[in-house]
Amino acid sequence: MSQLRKDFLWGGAVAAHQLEGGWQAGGKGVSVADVMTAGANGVERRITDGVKPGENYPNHEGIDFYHQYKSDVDLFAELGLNCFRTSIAWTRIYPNGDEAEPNEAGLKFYDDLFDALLAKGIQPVITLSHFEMPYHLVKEYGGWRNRKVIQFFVNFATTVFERYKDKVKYWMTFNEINNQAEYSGSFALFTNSGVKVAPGENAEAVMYQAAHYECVASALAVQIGHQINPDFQIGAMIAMVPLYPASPDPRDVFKAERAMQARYWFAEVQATGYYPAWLTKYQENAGFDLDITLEDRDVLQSGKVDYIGFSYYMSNTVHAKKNEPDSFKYEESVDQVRNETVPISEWGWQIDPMGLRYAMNWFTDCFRLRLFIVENGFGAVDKLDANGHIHDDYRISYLRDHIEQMKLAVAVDGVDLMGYTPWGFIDLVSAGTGQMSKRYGMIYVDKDDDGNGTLARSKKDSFYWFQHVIATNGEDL
Ligand code: BGP
Repeated sequence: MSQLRKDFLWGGAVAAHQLEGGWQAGGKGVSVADVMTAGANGVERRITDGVKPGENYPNHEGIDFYHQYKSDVDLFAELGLNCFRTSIAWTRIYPNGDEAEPNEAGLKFYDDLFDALLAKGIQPVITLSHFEMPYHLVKEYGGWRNRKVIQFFVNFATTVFERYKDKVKYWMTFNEINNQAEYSGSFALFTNSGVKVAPGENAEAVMYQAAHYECVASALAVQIGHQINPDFQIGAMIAMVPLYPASPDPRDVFKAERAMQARYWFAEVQATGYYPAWLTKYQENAGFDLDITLEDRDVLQSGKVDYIGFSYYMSNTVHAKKNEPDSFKYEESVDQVRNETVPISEWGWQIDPMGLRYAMNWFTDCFRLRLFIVENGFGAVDKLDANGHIHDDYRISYLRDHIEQMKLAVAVDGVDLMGYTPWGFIDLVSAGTGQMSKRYGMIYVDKDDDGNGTLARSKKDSFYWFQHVIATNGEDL
């Protein structure tokens, strides 16, 4: 049975800050990713106040894609990709974020990259903001908590839409915009929104404000993008982690429902232009003083996304507390429980291929939009054999199981799916750990957590496997 569209987009996904390096090349400014240290065994990444001497900042070099992109694109072509998902580093185009004029050297870099891709029949798929806003906007404006940042983002989006309107058709606004629903730690709020929460401040209210401005900025970008080129397809990008009830206890079932709402209202706003009723009520009951104007609501209505892009790595399971308050408010760190029916990765991520089918159905039922799986993959420590090869059968089996479920969602459930771009198909810096050793790649990059290595690229077993999958349009796994 032929299951996937003939023009299915088979690609690989990366983000500028995780592979480009060249953090000061061509006049690039400092981004939030540039001020985050590498984690070490058991020690989390730290956010530093600007770039400090003596710290290890893994994103500064990445895998040096900035200088090596031409030979990398040759490898991507050999793999058989017909699309390549990356982001445009905002700080290459507007180094501080608030300049009046863009930086020509930065624009030229992406012209050259896109030309190299297109020459090989590979379409760029571009995320406008992937955890890399200019650090200057954090220092001077407080990141996305400030309404002024909307205009800076719109300037950036307009500049790149105009410049690449004949080279790029598929866009996404904010990577995993909903990650900040987990606002209690500093990481998600900082990487997504450049927001630092002051002691005594209500992090939840700050998150809702920042996220609202991002949704408005996203809607404005969609509107402007469609004016610049009506053929543009501009999507949301949602981190999808389905949340299952731990038991048939109605309280657990309602908790799971509430948890899904708390994580995925972002998709609703971007896809329908409306805030869900529960959220407006919740914000009102909580007494949050949010700047959400009638004009903003009109903007949200006139800039709905064309498709839902999403990442999928795992599912999670939640249960209700003993004395659950009436709100059944979801608190990720307390409400999650281990789902014993599925295995976990070395990093504790639950491996659940069927959750991908569940997620595809859920999105389709809610929004009736086309879907694009723009991240999926297996982070693992790879070991070289005596000949320097990597036999990553564990990665192949993860990807195979997920693609099988993806095909069922299309062929059996009728989901409209545009494409599939596995994450980090070339090894790169992990966003969560800042380390190289958590690898997702089909292409190995010789570099360790301390920055040692030749940066040489080589093919893992998964490279040849995925090459065949693409060549058969997913028929032969
Ligand atoms: C997503 C991000 C990516 C990527 C991936 C894997 O959340 O969009 O940037 O890094 O997860 O996460 P990690 O690198 O932490 O394993």
